[in-house]
Amino acid sequence: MSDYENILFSVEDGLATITLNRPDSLNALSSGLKADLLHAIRRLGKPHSDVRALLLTGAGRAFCAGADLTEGGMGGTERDLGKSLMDDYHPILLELANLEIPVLSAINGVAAGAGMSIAISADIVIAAHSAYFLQAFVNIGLVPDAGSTYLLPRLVGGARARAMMMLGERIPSDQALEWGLIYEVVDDDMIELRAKELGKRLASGPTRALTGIRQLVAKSLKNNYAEQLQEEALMQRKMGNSQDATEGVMAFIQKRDAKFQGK
Ligand code: T3D
Repeated sequence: MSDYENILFSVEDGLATITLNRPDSLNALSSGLKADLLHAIRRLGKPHSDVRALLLTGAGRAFCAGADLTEGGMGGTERDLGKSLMDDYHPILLELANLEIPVLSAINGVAAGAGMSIAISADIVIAAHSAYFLQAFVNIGLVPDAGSTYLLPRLVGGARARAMMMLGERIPSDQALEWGLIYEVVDDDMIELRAKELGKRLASGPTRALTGIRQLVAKSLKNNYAEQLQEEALMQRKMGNSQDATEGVMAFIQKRDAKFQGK
């Protein structure tokens, strides 16, 4: 199921997969790709009973090489990159952050610039052994954007974030794992399989609780301890009334696997 020029979009067993699909340019974020991505993510933001998790990945040897540097706006002196970020990138990133389903990214190759920002904005990030992460911005005289200055220091700490951003060096997936930037590294020939396996597991999970987790973790970044305890209690009150929580407890008592419906 794909009706886009620059991405592949499919849904299987409750798992939506978006594959960035401009392999000749390492899936660089052209206007067309950004428009397709936003459209597809917005589709998932609508009430959509059969989609309960999203997997983001890339076609070919890259996840995404960041902004398309060959597009007119990037090269000229009249460019307004701030406007381009606000108009084109922020809607994608905010729609992604606000999705009420878990998001997994499978980093099959290089994730550079805004491509890295998108990669690490997922709830769970796995990467192929040969993949690497690159804060490419400084190499072309720019500052990191698309959320990297927010996410990266929180994931790996200020020392590593600043060095990645200022040196613009490739960070191999093994090092990214050691730093806590990502969750898992898998052999290159296993990344697709592992991504589907994890994605389908998320898609058959208690969707409301998974969304609750992503919302609580996002809030924990700004709350103090007492505020966060309060948020947990309010969220747990909602979960306590969910069908999936009832099913989860019943399944435990009956010594069987739970069948979560995402409700
Ligand atoms: O308004 C806004 O959009 C502002 C937002 C900015 C956000 C950003 O993301 S800024 C950062 C932009 N990205 C970069 O600076 C990364 C540029 N790419 C690279 O540094 C290298 O390509 C890589 C390190 C990612 C990979 O290197 P390598 O040696 O494996 O591949 P390559 O030979 O450089 O690239 C292969 C092809 O992809 C090549 O095309 P060709 O020669 O085969 O026709 C190359 O030009 C193309 N390509 C790679 N990155 C981009 C790209 N084409 C357009 N835009 C790219 N970002």
